[in-house]
Amino acid sequence: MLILHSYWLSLATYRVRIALRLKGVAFEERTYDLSKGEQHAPGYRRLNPAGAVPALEGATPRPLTQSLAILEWLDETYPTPPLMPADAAGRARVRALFLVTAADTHPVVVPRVRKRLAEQFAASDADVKAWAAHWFREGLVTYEAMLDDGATRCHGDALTIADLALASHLIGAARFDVDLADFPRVRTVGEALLALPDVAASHPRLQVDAVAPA
Ligand SMILES: N[C@@H](CCC(=O)N[C@@H](CS)C(=O)NCC(=O)O)C(=O)O
Repeated sequence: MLILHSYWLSLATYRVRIALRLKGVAFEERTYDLSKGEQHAPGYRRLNPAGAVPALEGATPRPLTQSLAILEWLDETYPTPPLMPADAAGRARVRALFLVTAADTHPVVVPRVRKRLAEQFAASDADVKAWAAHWFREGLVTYEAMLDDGATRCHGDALTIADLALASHLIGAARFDVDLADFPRVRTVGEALLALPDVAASHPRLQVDAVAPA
């Protein structure tokens, strides 16, 4: 049985959780409360030295880490349904769309960065929230320019890892109260994605370790 090391609010884990469900791969989750620093426990650091979720354990000699690497491994190992286009140009575009979130925006809003802003620069909760909202908005501006008018998927007609990234980005944007009014293409794709059963069931608030808002 595969073990997905996770945290309910983790957007990177959400991307992988959706793919596991879409591909019908059985897995169980082991959760870590990132707000309590459980990702730094020595036992977990041995699985992922970066002290971050997700990690996927149980199928490869070493645990898999990094959502992009895990998703590409999953797609190669369980090809149905494919989450990458058949053509090289399509794959390049899908990776570029994925990385708008996974390389350019999400890395600067993860808990360790928000914690550092508070500790090193005395950023208030409001400052940190505005910081996160800024980067989610920047990502939305990029997606809006990259998506096609009227499209219900990021690339072509089939679901790809780019859609998993956009779905995760939208959850983060909502969490930090980013207004989507200026992003009609993103909204159209996002509504179509969040209506898919495997995407809906993977939503952070439905996970076993989810905490109700205070
Ligand atoms: N680039 C990594 C991001 C991993 C990551 O930073 N995950 C966050 C949760 S979404 C985390 O575990 N953060 C721990 C921390 O910031 O202390 C991926 O795509 O998997």
